[in-house]
Amino acid sequence: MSQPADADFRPASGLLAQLDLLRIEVAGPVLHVRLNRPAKRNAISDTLITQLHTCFVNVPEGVRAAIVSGEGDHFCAGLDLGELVERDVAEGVLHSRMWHTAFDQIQFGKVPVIAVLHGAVVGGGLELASACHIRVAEASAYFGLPEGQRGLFVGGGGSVRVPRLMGVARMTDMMLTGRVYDVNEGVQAGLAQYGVADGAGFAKALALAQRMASNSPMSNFAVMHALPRIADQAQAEGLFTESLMAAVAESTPDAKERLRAFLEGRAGKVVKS
Ligand code: 1HE
Repeated sequence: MSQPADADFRPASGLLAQLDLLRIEVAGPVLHVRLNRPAKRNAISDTLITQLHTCFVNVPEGVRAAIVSGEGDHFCAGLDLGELVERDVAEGVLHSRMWHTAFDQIQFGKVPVIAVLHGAVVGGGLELASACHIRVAEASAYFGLPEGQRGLFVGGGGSVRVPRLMGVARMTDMMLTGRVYDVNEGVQAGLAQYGVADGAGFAKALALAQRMASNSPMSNFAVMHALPRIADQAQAEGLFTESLMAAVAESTPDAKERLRAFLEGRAGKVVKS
C-alpha cells in the first residue's frame, strides 16, 4: 500500500498529531489515518483502539471523507494477543465495549470512511474494516477470522457487521474452519466493494473519497446514519424512516441549489465510469 507522491497530504496538527500509533495526514477535505504499528502487524492494542476513537471523535473541521490504511506489509493482524491478560467476565465485556465504542465512532461518525486493505485483514482487523463504509482491497489482501483457533470469539462488532456484508453462513464457515478468503473471494463475498492491483488502493480510495466529499453533507449523513438503521427495521418502519430522511435531505438549501443546477444544465450527468 503506497501513497502517491503527488498527493498534497500534510501531517495533522493538534491532538491528532499526538496519537503516536496512528499517522494522520490531511489533504483538503480528505483525512488519511494510517495504523502505525508495522512491527506488530498493526495489531490493535488498548492504546491503539483508544487512539482510533479519539481520532474519529476529533475529525478536523473541513474534512468530508476519511481513508484508513495500514503501514507495512499488512492492514491489521487484529487484537493485540500480547495484551490478552486474565480478565474476569465484567472486564472482558468492558474491553469488547471499548472496541464497539471506537468502531461505532467510525461507522456513525462525522464523515464516510474508506478502508484500504492489503496483506492480512484478520480478526479485529476485519472488524475494523467492516466498520468502514467502503473497502478497497489490493491483490495481496486476505481475510480471516482466526478467533476459533485462538479460543476467542469476535468482540469488536464482527458478529454484527460481518454477516451484514457476507452472510451468516460464510462467517460461520470462516470461524469454524479457519477458512481464509483471498481478495477475489473476498470481493465476491461482499467483504470489499473494490478489488485493485497491489499499490493501487490508496489512489482508488482517494478518488472515491474526493467524490464522496463533493456530495451534499446531508445526503452522506443519511447514507451513513439512516441507511444501516433502515436496513435493520421491519418494512413498515423502514419505509416511514426513509420518507422522513428523504424529506429532511431534500429540504436543505444545498439540495435545492443542486436541483436548480441540474435543471439549468449546470450540473454533471450520470455517467458510466
Ligand atoms: C502480533 C499479532 C497480534 C503479529 N497480536 N502481536 N489475530 C491473529 O490471530 C493473527 C496473528 N498474526 C498472524 O497470524 C501473523 O502475524 C500475520 C499473518 C498477521 C503476519 O505474519 P508475519 O509473518 O508477517 O509476521 P509475524 O512474524 O507473525 O509477526 C511479526 C510480529 O508481530 C511478531 O512479534 P515479534 O515481537 O516476535 O517480532 C508477532 O508476535 C507480532 N504480531 N500479530 C500481537 N495479533 C476484539 S476481539 C478481536 C479478536 C481477534 O482479533 S483474534 C485474532 C488475532
